Amino acid sequence: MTEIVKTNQQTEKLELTEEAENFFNSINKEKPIHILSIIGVTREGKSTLLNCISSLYEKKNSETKFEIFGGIDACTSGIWVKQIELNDKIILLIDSEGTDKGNDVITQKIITLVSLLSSVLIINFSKIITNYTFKSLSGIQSIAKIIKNPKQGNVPESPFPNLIFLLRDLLSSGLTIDKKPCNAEEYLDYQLDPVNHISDGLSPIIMTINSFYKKKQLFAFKKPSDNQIQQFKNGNFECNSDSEFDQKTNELFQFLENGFLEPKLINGNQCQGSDLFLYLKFLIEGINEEKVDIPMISDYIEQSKAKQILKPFLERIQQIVKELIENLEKLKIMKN
Ligand SMILES: Nc1nc2c(ncn2[C@@H]2O[C@H](COP(=O)(O)OP(=O)(O)O)[C@@H](O)[C@H]2O)c(=O)[nH]1
Ligand SMILES: [Mg+2]
Repeated sequence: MTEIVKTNQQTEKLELTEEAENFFNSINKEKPIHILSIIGVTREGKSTLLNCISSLYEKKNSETKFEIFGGIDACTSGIWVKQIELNDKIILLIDSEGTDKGNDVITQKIITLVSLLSSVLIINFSKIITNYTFKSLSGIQSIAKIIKNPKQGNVPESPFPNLIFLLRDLLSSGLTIDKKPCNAEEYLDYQLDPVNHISDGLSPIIMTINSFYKKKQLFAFKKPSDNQIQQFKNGNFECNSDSEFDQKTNELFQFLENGFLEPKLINGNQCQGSDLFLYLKFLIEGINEEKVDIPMISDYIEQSKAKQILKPFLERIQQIVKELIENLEKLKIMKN
């Protein structure tokens, strides 16, 4: 387990740790890297889920040493990563501090960073999708503030991840729309339709989510039994019982393995650990500055070893921001 980013509550900045460079540079250069991250409120089972997923990967590769995210009762702070090396690929699991932990500025920065770093982002929340669930993703809108003067460019593969909404402790009444029962797909479609969010004012955030994130999926988990929660506390994350929680965890794992968890691409290219490190450094600098404008980012890119990789990537972000602004215009027209 390696801490790659720390949060500084005083300066409200993200800081790269000393371990980060070594960690990324020592990743096997021959294998594609897949990055799975989780965000959400503290103490809603984020670290537990990563430990369960990790334990399922470990079953595929008995040589991997099992380290535990979060420890016992420890609250995660900053951003932590665990590497799992399989025969044909590297999986990086990323755990992040609770979105209710630091102040809003730090939370938004973490969510923006983790989003841009991942191939799949899990947003973890309890019971039902609330306004807070979406508001916590609005950190993505800070990208729109970072990148000024969006202009058209070549459009390589999007740097944004696929998104999983993970609903924990599903109520016995299950998923409903207007009090009528529905399945996961209908529920998510309804929630991601901006028209259904005009009254709560969340439409712009929903549109941002729709245009930034790629594929989206919802999983609803039942609450684990008290016995199973005790097992988690004892550090046992094996999901091999026939409990509904374990069945769902296995289903999620299979879904990731069947192609939802893709290799991380930068500018449509598979990257090595050293590219990822430069990319991370670039993202942290940009996100910390908030007001960074294009000339400054361009200067950084000119100096960077990863110049060729980062330049088209920046153009892609500009393109996405342009699409976002167009969507917002459409929404204004719709409202009138
Ligand atoms: N109700 C409930 N508790 C859970 C679940 N998964 C884990 N827990 C327990 O909730 C507590 C917090 O879990 P943890 O994974 O550390 O949460 P995190 O702060 O979001 O990373 C621990 O005592 C877990 O055993 C779940 O799905 N439902
Ligand atoms: Mg945790």
